Amino acid sequence: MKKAIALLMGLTMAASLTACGGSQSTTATAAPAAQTEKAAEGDTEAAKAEEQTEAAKTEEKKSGNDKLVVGFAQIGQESGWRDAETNDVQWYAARNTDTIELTFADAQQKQENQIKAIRNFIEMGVDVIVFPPVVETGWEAVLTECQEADIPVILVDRGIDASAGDDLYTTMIASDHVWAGEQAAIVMNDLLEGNGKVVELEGTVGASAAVQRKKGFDEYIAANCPDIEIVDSQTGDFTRAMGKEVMESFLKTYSDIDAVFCHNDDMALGAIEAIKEAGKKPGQDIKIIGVDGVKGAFEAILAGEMNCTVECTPILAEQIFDTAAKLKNGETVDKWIMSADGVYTEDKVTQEVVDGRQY
Ligand code: GYE
Repeated sequence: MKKAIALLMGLTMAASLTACGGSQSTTATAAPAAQTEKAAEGDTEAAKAEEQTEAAKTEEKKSGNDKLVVGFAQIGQESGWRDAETNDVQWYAARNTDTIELTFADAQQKQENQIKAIRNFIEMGVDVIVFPPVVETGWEAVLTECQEADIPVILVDRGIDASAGDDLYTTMIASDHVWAGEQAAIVMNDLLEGNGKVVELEGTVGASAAVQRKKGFDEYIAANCPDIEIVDSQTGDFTRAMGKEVMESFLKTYSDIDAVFCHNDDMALGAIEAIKEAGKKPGQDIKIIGVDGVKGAFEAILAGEMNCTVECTPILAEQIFDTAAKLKNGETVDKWIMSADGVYTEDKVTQEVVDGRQY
């Protein structure tokens, strides 16, 4: 039911995106250039007039709406985690239509589509723009346009390359991915009793969630586990299908894999299938650690086929809309609103825990 409503909303919102994008574009013309003998003065006046026209344009473009108007440019649907985040955002907005107007776009895993959606939101004059950057780099131009339009930007669940400067966005609501990688390494060390060969399934190339989880994991292992070797590390693009495919190729190349660290649970679930098809026991012959904490991973842990998941909550809607409301009111918020996540090893996962999971 919830899914059906979310889907319906997605469609309605996609339709409203097209409609609004077209209908709200402004037609105000630039001030004419001054051509008097007092050229210099004229120029100043023209510049002033242009400034005023620009200000009027921005005002005109602003939602002019008592509701909180939010544009959300989602990455796509690569994982169960991503679907959970989308459902939460759409569900929350649907329950609060008296105060919130959400325009949702699905970029189908493409940065160029996210950029297009953001430009549409600017054109519509939304109050706040929210998006998880699919990769860390390449946002300077569009984020500068948001700044020029005076629209606050909330990054969610992933960050952008620090060298781009953190004044390009207003705040980030996300987990600490370096921490997640370190926690996975600590559990890995326990599971292998300090000795073994590990392969790593990385997330989307260039995504902060992948870069930072790898950093946290690899650096902890290098510094603290001299007898654990990471024999290979390749991207599975955060999807179950690629997780399975890459694990299959690892299993063909290396006969002595003791464990796999997966940057998300979907890839871990794919790896479980590959390990079973290779005639080995997942969770026993080959230890498996994932990140996210999706229900499928909890079920696999309960079934003894996976050993740990490091949580990364996708239930961010309430924080997103509360923060957006504050920004609309001109309040300042922390630069990084960090999620509180847990580490779930086998001893912590019971049927009750699985049943109580929200996603
Ligand atoms: O871990 C993964 C997803 O950016 C935190 O993206 C997010 C990650 C999440 O697709 O499953």
